[in-house]
Amino acid sequence: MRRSLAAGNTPQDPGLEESLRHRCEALQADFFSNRVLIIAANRGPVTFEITEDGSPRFQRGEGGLVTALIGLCRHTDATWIACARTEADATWQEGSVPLAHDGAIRVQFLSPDESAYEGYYNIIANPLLWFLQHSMWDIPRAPVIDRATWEAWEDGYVVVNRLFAEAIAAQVRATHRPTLVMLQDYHLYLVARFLRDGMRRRERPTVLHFIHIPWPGPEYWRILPPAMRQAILDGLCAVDVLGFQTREDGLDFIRTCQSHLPRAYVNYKKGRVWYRNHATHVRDFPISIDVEALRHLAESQEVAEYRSEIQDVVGDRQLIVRIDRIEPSKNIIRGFQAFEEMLELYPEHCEQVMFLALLVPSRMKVDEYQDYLDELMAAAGRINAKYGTSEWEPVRVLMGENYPRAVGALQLYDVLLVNAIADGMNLVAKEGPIANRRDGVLVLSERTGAREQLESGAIVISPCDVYATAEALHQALVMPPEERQERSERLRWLIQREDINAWLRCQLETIAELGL
Ligand code: GDG
Repeated sequence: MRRSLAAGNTPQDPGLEESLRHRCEALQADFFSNRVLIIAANRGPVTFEITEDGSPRFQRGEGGLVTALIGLCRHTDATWIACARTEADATWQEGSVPLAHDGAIRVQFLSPDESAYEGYYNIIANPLLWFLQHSMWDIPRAPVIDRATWEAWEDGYVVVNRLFAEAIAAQVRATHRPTLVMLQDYHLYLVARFLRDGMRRRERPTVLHFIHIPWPGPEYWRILPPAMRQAILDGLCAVDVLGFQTREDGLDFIRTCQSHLPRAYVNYKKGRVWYRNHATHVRDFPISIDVEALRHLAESQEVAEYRSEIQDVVGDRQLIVRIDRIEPSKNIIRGFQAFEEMLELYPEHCEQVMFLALLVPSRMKVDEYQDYLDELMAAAGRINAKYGTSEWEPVRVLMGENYPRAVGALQLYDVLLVNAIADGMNLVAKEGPIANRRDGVLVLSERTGAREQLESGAIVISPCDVYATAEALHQALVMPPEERQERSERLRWLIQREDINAWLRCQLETIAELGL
């Protein structure tokens, strides 16, 4: 498995990012000099809409992942295959999309029929697999795997995964050049098997699959019926390089194969699973952020305006910030409870601190998410009713999609709370220290992937322990300035040296080293 970089000291090296970026560029150019790239993900890098004059217009997806992956298009012919999200996507279907500095990318949208998509996305991927992999099922009651779930599996998840495999195979056959296929995430667990079984040996591409969310141990996978569990493991064991966010996730995958795939041979030391005459190399590639792009945005006028609006609301109080999708795994309610507990334990913070929660609506069609939103609003309201005064609103919830506002808030925090009950990585924990201007303190759940890299600069908490989280919030708020500075320098250094470019570089280097 990938060697983890040692944490500890914090040398300042202004040329570090520059030299890492050049190294990455050179590697990409060399790697793709004789290869073609296919990316497959549930979401595409762009979304189309029809303008008033009837012509299609596209908007590029936000976030470091899209930026990093489409950055690869500068070096080779690249196609991104995804499910259509809008009618305009479906109408547009396939073609080349120009991208400012990155040349162009071919985008192909698949349009499974509505019920297949519903089963694949809204029943199997979210919630069944998402809840399972974030240890969120309330086992005595849920999940209930009934006929509808089985139909969603057979006629939805399997069908859509097969559709992806067929589209990829058609692209591979059309090129005649060695191809790297990069599959993303838990929506596409079966694709590699369909690809391997559907193509002759000499046609087959190299397949790398990166899983963005946690991989729990074998005991938890018993929640799934053996046929589903085995199909997933069988699919992933058709991949050449299987990437996880952390070393622990990779080890748990190997343990899961050992427990649930009777004919698999596993090698923990080499990070390898042999199954059906094929080796799957298991590695950890911790994802990160585009440090340069974030710094650039943080300098913008738009962010400055949001920052000053937030500053006006906070005044000279201290500020605790959290930024999350409205998502039960992010543990937002316990975060509020911890804040309440802190006010109870240390009343000197009353009127002196404000908790700002920036929450992005997510999966609102799933009942659990709607209920979660109601509960968290009730929790915030209760704290405000109990402690608030005419001068002081202890908790402020701002809802909606607004990334520049989120960056403005990150610049101002004294404490950033990331207390997820399970999280593949958590990019907010990496964005915070880069954007922040106050040497703010990171309070970080031990169950985020980010913990493996950032624990030496953060205050690490156990996410269900509301009492310890309250103590951590207090400790962060009263931390002496020298310690705040030392910790935030360390965090910045840890994040800078392994940014999104390093994430990509490690994947390409692994493939090159394995001679795939
Ligand atoms: C999954 C895994 C893994 C915030 N407000 C807005 C907005 N954001 C940005 C954040 C951050 C991103 O969205 C959220 O990333 P996370 O990593 O925190 O969480 P997930 O969405 O759950 O992502 C996770 C990640 O994949 C990558 O592998 O780290 O573990 O669960 O960058 O700053 N973005 C937009 N509008 C906002 O208002 N567009």
